[in-house]
Amino acid sequence: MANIIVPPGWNLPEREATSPSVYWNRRRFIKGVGLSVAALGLGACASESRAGNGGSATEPEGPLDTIPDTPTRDLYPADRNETFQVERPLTDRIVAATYNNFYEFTTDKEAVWKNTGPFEARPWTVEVTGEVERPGTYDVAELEREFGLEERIYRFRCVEAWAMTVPWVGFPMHKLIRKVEPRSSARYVRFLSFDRPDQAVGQREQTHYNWPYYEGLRMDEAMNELTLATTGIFGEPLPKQHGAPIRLILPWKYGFKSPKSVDRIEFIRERPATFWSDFRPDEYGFYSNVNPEVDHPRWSQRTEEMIGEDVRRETLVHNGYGEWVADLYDRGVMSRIS
Ligand SMILES: Nc1nc2c(c(=O)[nH]1)N[C@H]1C(S)=C(S)[C@@H](COP(=O)(O)O)O[C@H]1N2
Ligand SMILES: [Mo]
Repeated sequence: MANIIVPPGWNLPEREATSPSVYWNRRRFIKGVGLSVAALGLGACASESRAGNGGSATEPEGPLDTIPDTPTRDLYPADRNETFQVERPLTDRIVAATYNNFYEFTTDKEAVWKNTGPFEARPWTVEVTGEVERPGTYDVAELEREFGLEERIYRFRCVEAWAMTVPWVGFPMHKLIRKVEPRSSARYVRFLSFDRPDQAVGQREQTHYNWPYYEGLRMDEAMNELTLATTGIFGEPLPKQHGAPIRLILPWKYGFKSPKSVDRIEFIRERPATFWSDFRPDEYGFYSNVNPEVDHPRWSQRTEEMIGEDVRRETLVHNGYGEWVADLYDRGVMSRIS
């Protein structure tokens, strides 16, 4: 065993005592030393495997080490659907992968990816229940293969007034909905994210939230051409922090209407409650369409800040997607954040 001189204290598990970014930088440094020793053949240090599999007890070293292995790897990159273009520069990939809202892991946006190591994001199944002819358990890799994948560049807007422009990969949600044959009684669709406190530290420790994360759409919103069952970003399968292996993207709504890592879809008769509208009914409602005219109590919605760029832009009604979705809504819906 080669001698590695580690300064005192650097090899202690001091996660509690140190700020997360300092902790992770040290951790990365120590692992780097271990790997170079192994590469030189000097030591018996087993090189730790990276977190690029379904799940791993080890922490990811970088924000793209969190892409899980999948037998559908050959489907990426997918052909771009040129219908969906955005006249704005793409957001930097690493910026997008290191600035995430995914409260199951932490509320610290820049630390989400670092906490995803134990999360087993593939293989993965989605359970479909409720008012459908073909309820059942559907394997995400099989759905990707069956429907095929396409790339779409969309605007994305969070209610906290930050925004990005990214190429998502996936299939239109209406393909899955048609496959499971909803009955006419199915008027709403409810989506649930995973419930795995053992794999997600934020879910384990933030018990004041009503886990698992749950969202809902009206049937016509779920069936809209824009609604993308999303399995990838930037030409690769989704990294865990973006909601691997499957999440929704509805580019005309605030980001919280796009649940991540969905493992249950319910077709129901009545409008469902949602995670955020239950938590703060005064701040969040059901529809949550992007609208510059209606401010959130804590964030003006007039403008948006593009992450990774030093630019603010005017907010667009329906986030610029009015031609696709405006006829879904009457004025009452658009007059509240709900
Ligand atoms: N399960 C789950 N889905 C979620 C969230 C979350 O905390 N948990 N955050 C939402 C919010 S507020 C936003 S803005 C987007 C962020 O997606 P991104 O990190 O891929 O940019 O995910 C949404 N989906
Ligand atoms: Mo958000």
